[in-house]
Amino acid sequence: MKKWIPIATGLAAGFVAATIAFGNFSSSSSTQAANSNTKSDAEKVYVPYGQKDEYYLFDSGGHSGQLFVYGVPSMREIRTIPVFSPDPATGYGFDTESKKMLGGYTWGDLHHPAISETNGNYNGKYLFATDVGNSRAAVVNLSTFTTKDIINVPNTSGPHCAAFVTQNTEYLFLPTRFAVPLGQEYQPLDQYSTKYRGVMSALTFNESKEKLNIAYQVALPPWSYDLSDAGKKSSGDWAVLTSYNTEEATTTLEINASQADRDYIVLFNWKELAQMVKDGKYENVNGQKMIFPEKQKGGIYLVPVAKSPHGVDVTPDGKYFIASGKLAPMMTVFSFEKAFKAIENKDFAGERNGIPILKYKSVVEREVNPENALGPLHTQFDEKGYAYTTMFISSEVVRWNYKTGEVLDRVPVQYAPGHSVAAEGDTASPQGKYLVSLNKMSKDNFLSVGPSHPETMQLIDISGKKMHVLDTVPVNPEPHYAQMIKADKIHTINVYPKDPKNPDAVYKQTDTRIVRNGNEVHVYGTAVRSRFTFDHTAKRPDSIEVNQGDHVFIHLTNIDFDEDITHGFAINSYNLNMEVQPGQTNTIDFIANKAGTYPLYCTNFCSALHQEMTGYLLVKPK
Ligand code: CUK
Ligand code: CUA
Repeated sequence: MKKWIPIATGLAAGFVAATIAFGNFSSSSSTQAANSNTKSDAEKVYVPYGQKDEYYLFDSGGHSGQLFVYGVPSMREIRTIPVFSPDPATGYGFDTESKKMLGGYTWGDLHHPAISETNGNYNGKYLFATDVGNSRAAVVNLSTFTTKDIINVPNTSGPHCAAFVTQNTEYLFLPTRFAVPLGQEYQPLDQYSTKYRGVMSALTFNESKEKLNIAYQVALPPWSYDLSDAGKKSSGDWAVLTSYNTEEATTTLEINASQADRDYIVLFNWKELAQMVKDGKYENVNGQKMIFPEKQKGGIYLVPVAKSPHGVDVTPDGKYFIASGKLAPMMTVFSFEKAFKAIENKDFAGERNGIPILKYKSVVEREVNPENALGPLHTQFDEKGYAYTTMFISSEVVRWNYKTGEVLDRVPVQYAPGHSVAAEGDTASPQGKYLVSLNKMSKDNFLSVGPSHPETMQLIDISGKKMHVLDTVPVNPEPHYAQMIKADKIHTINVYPKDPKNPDAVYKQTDTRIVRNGNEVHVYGTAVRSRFTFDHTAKRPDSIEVNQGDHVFIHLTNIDFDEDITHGFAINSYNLNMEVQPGQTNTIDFIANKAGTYPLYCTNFCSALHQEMTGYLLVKPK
């Protein structure tokens, strides 16, 4: 493999570009201009100070449990959004609300972010994600870039794929990676085929309440389910997911899970399943409505696919779904129309666990075998009708025409790409232009930081005839998948609006107070440049005195209604820290079990008097 050398000469060129572009603030078309062929790679990725990137990349943080937000093409990280793990930088997981949302978990494994959609296109409002590590689902509000709800998903273990909302965000589907007995009760592994299940969950989102809800579940056979995608347009009522370990092996010792020549794509009609639930065709399992396909027939079909498939992706026109077998180096294009016809004619090849199997031949459109390409995983799309498939083993991205099967171009990436993501590349209207390859390894691309090296993202220009790697950046573990959205679809708020109905909020210093109720102490305080006020009538309004053993609630409102004036609130030696953004009210609660004197202070540098923004928590011994 030829090593691609990261813009060694580009750095100098970037400097020149910086100098030139500085006088050029008014040029709104600079990004477009930067894509012209006369520019160097450095100029193509350079976004001058004060200008915004054209796209934003919401990148999964894998087992960090977080999301990373990058600008494209600059590839600058502009934000970390904590989702499934606590984050001291923002106090996420420390304040009362987010601590409750995390439910005691201190990590998560976020693989697949999915932006909410309208008519098959990103609407920029919300982002959904699942936690493979601890079986949860979350929703992030993109007007504040904050996590709003997390739910535990019972009866399932390792919901892998939420890259998967239906075209108007009616449902979010969570197929599971690990099969477990229902309710995760104890069952010997010898009972795997009879007692274990790979449960898929259908979630709905209530936008006005910002709450996730489990609508129903499906007890699929005890296989592992993987990447999934929802249909579009004519296939809009349908969705597909891949399965592996259809051998139902219970040990990887002999690689039992990859013996069969074929695994299956699960093809299902989510409207039909929803109707079945409406008609009472389900059983109650641990409080969830569970469809058992062997008893409640209909709506679900199996399509044979090259073995150990990883990804399955629906084309932007909604006509085809493309699956790639990790161990059979081939992309297979299947036709929805053919599948619908086979279902109509009941042209089945048999069944597994009561689910009809369609004949491979009657659904396949074509097989595509790029020469020496190994380990095809995931596919993205552009506006020209081209598909882009990552090759994990041969470390490249292959561009091909899914309507003709013609392989058009290949570009090496360093190294071992999992997913790639193109600009709105999984929607009904992909934009082309950029593709980011999310690589598992960097090897010698950066300074060695010891035996374990960073993962990387590589920005690829896909606007021209030849794909071209523009930039390589190191990234925190672990980029699985991402969503790349046009910047102008993101509409954030500047400050939190006043909420007169919030009983915890205090908008005037003269309303600050400390209320004692038995051994519960409620502090209603304000933060403003640059002091805390907890009780304006007290001799020292910026200190709090409680008794050892009190349950203390500190409700703090940031009354700086000014963009970017964020205050922090930390209590020394009490392991407590939260953030109040402009206009926001936030609560932290704790048992004051340690007597003593504890300074409290603002953790966000908010003004020239930030260092002075302090006070004391005095805990009187019993
Ligand atoms: S998985 Cu990681 S490379 Cu979780 Cu989408 Cu395929
Ligand atoms: Cu408020 Cu620093």
